[in-house]
Amino acid sequence: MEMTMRWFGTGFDTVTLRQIRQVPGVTGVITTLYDTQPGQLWEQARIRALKEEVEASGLHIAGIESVNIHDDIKTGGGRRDEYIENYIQTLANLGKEDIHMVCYNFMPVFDWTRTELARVLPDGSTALAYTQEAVDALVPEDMFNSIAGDMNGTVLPGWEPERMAKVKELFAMYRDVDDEKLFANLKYFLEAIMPVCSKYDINMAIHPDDPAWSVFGLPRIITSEENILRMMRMVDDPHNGVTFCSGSYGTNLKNDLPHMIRSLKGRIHFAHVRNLKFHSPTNFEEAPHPSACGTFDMYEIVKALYEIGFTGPIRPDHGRSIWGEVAMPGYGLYDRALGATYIEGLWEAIEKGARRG
Ligand code: DNO
Repeated sequence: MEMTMRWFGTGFDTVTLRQIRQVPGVTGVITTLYDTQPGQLWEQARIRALKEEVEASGLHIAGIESVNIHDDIKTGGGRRDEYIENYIQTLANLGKEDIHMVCYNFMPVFDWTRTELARVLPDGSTALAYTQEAVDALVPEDMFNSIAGDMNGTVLPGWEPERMAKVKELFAMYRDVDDEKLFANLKYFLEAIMPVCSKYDINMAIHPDDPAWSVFGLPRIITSEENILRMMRMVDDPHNGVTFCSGSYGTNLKNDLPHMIRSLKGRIHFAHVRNLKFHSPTNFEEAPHPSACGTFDMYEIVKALYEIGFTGPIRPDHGRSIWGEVAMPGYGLYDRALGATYIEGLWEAIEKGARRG
């Protein structure tokens, strides 16, 4: 594995490349052109400029999170072929710049969904949290405003105000889209992009739906072992792979995370490793990374990744806000840095333990 951290780009992130470079063991960043819109073509010159900026800091781009998918592709709308064409060209441009991993999601309307961005924990830190009760009490149009006050002046990934202003329109686009149709549209998209992925050796890594169940009655398909294996078989190409995100699949306590990792051997191209703490099956917060702080056995999760021979980028996922840091919720420096070194410690112990038999 390679330890990485997510970085949103100069002007968007409160954390600098220089700071990331000083986190022990981190050699790469996972980044994006944060000001592009879904469906837009990424120009090679802009990708190169981003790459040069990252490399000047002594790091490298280990992958992109995300190249977002236009809703016409997800719904099978009238302009989908045009947007797929742009996506193909974007992948080619990334490939030409020697970037070989792309994380994306196929979630309708809302990307990851939290109902609190600053739940106060007993130690005084704050964390992102979710309760189904809070979602059930809202209409979708109010979802964005219910959390906007806690974004610390940043734009959360998937919660761009331009998109959120169109929530009603977006819901209308999905009126006739159920799980089966979403699967079919995903297949159509993947089949169209596999040739360019093979040509440039680009590993596509779909991010799970978070939470791993339907919100506001929208279809959600990347939620369980059964569904993700269906997706792998549906387009059976090693470039059609997954982002294994423990915090997202883990929202559904029925998901056996180490078992899922083992069943996805060879198809995990990227790993997000984080812990959750549950108060009930539908009320959880994003806990500090160590096992002792949450519900998951992080040792078993990292061990499963080690045992399947995972070699891709791994990143600590959302962190709490600690030590007075004001940052994009979930994406401050300090708690993620603690997460990175913790995961590195687990990995080293597992690796050396295995070698010494
Ligand atoms: C949240 C992230 C997601 C993820 C996208 C991938 O912090 O994990 O927004 O990046 O779903 O496209």
